[in-house]
Amino acid sequence: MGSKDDYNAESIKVLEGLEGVRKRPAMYIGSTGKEGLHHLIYEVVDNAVDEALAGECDTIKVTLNKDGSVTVEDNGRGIPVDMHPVYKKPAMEIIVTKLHAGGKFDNKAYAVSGGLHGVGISVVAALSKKMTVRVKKNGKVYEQSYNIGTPMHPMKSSEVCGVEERGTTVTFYPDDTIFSTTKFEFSTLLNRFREIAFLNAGIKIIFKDETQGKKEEFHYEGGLVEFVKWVNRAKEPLHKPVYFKRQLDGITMEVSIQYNEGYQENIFGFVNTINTVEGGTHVAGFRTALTRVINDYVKKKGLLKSDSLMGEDTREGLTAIISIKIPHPQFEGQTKTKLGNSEVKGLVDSAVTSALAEYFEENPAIAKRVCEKSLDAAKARLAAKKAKELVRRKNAFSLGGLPGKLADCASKKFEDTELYLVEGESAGGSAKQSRNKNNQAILPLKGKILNIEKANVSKALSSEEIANMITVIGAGVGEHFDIEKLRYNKIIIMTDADVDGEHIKTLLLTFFFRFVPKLIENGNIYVALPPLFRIRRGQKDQYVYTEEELKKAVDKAGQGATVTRFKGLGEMSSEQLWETTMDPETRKIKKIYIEDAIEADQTFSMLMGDDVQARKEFIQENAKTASLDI
Ligand code: 1YM
Repeated sequence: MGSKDDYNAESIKVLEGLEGVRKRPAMYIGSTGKEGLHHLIYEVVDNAVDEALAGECDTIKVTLNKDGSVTVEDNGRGIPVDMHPVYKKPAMEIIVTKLHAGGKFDNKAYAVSGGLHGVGISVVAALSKKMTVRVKKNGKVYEQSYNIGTPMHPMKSSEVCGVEERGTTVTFYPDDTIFSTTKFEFSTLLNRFREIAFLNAGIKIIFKDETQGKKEEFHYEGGLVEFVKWVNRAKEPLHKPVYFKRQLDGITMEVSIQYNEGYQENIFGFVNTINTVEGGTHVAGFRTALTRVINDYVKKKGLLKSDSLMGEDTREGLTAIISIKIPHPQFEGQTKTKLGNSEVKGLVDSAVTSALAEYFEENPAIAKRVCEKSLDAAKARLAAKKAKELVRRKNAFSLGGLPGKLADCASKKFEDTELYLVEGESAGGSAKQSRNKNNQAILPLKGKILNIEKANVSKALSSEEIANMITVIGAGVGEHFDIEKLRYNKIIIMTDADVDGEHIKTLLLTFFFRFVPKLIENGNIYVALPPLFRIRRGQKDQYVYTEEELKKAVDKAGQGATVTRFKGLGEMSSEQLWETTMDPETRKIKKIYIEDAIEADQTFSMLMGDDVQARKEFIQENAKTASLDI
């Protein structure tokens, strides 16, 4: 293999060292499938990232070449090339051909970037048909190529370059006798490089795929702050990201958090830039600290008197990145992506506790918003628990059957099914007559479900009407919600356009928002928009939805029109109800988005709150406008 005799002799020794890698590649790179293949690139890139973290380089280029090889290039100091005093070989050769090159060259105290297995470039060389390492430094280009880890020739330095030029370029051809596939996936690499760029602020990564003519560049001066913003890019953030960095006992901890209007918890942990999908002690420490700081704050500010917020309450709508750099990580778990170092939990806990408490003191407006979000979550949790108990109790008594007043539909085709929640027994009766029995179900709700002005949320939930509704919808509430069990595709709220109707609509939307927000996010909730007036000209009927529309319509037609005002749904004949509110061809329905529900929730809170004057004004205002469009 070597081009010279003495290299042949050396090659045998080298092969002995790297033979283990070729015999049991999975031990070193995880697998010989797609993941392992991609791992080769990450190992080389990690070396370049370490050089960047040492403050010696700022740009890393990765290229998928047309001939199936991969090139990784950095503008750092260049892998050392000086003679090793004992081996009498250039450092480059020792680094590439010896597993965990030790001694003089193993002084990478700051090398904490990635590498799930952290095995280094020699493993990549051993698993490549060919690898070439080129180093530019001191105005010279040093180069050596290797075949499955053994040098093909002594390191040469025949070329020259500008003295200011420096860096390392590694090109390798994965060995197709080892890997089940040698095809790299652009998107997998792209995501990983984006992540690396987020986690190492300031590094520029230029990624090119020459086989497809694609190029992407990642460079984030803001690091984790930009990472959090990126994760929340399609969400509505509640505040600007919180960020802090602390160093304790040789461990660097960086955290950025930002809450959004949603309910999902998104905590991403990284250890030495590895995504610890299974969590571990760093994430545990963060959670403990978050729960403590928020609890302390709400208690101190008198926002919560008894009870405590639970951890889950403080994580609703939370996006957080916890990135730690640690010299000797211990990875555990099924996929070795769980941090095991027990000392880390306490360190992260105390760092986050002090940094976040300080941040809250300095940014009371943000602290308030975050605490309100957690308090809302706690309220919802308690009410959902009540509702669940109620449904359980109810099921125990009613043998789990559907309520008798439900007029169910026949269709088994989920997409077509609709449930009308109808205000009032009489409108419910008309709706039952008008509906298309095949796909439209009707559940009448008592005219006034409850006196909203006096009841609170959990009381609202203990109403039999609401319990019936939960049973009929079928998907449960709160943490027991299961969308797979949903019985209807569209759930349509149909109430009168008066104050009571508005109240019931507000209550129902608040219910959906707090206990089954997924139904809203999933686009299952609608409100029906029944017309307010009928204008009859001879045999022809026109339905209008607002007073303004009526005015316009009557001005244009002029004389000879009879106008009927519908006071409530119950006043319509079943034909009219079908035509105006239930026939998919002619009806008007409005899909409810989370913003609509939030508005309802706020209105509801206001109606329930202590501000009697505000409530009075709202009701008076609504009494006037209830006849207008909603
Ligand atoms: C495209 C891959 O490997 N770059 C790279 C590697 C090293 C250095 C610079 C480097 C490190 C140090 C001193 C040091 C490596 N050095 C070693 C060893 N890019 C790529 N760039 N001088 C240069 O850490 O002290 C191994 S890799 F062993 F010398 F430390």
